[in-house]
Amino acid sequence: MTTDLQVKKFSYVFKWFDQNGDGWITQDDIEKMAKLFTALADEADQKNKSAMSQGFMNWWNLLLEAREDKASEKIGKQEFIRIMDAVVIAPKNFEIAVGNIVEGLLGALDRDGNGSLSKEEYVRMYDELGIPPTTSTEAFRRLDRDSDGEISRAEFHQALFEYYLSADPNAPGNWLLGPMDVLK
Ligand SMILES: [Ca+2]
Ligand SMILES: [Ca+2]
Ligand SMILES: [Ca+2]
Repeated sequence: MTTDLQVKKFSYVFKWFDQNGDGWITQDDIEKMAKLFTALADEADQKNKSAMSQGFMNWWNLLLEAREDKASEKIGKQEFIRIMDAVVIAPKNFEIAVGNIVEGLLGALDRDGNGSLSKEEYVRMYDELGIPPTTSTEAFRRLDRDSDGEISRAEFHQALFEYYLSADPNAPGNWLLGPMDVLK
């Protein structure tokens, strides 16, 4: 059962994915998203780039397979929310779609390769992905649960899972893409 908060979060993701703003998600939008993400990686960093591209393609295929109108290759907002809830957040699907993107993203952002994200490394994500940077300090503070000044791999994963799966309005992971009150 999807809660209002999850609907709000999925709506936000829908709006983000709909790169050309026409109210539908198509393969074109997904490819643009994949480009945005892979641009975060070093030129030579094929491993993380392909993890992210693969994640977006898997996500798109899950949407296509679960869509109602098989005659059209586009997904509207209500259907996106339905499929997110019914299909994408199921553990094995979540892993091949969102999980791949998260692994690749973490690897791409972790420039010094120490396995965790410094504030500097983390903030680059905001700049490059078009997330309003005004809240990045607050988000970093919340996601760094043990306050050691770095977002560890586990903390990053936990944030992602909470973002997509948690119905708790106070879950730190909700801050991943900025404060909830800016999500329209
Ligand atoms: Ca679109
Ligand atoms: Ca690092
Ligand atoms: Ca930490």
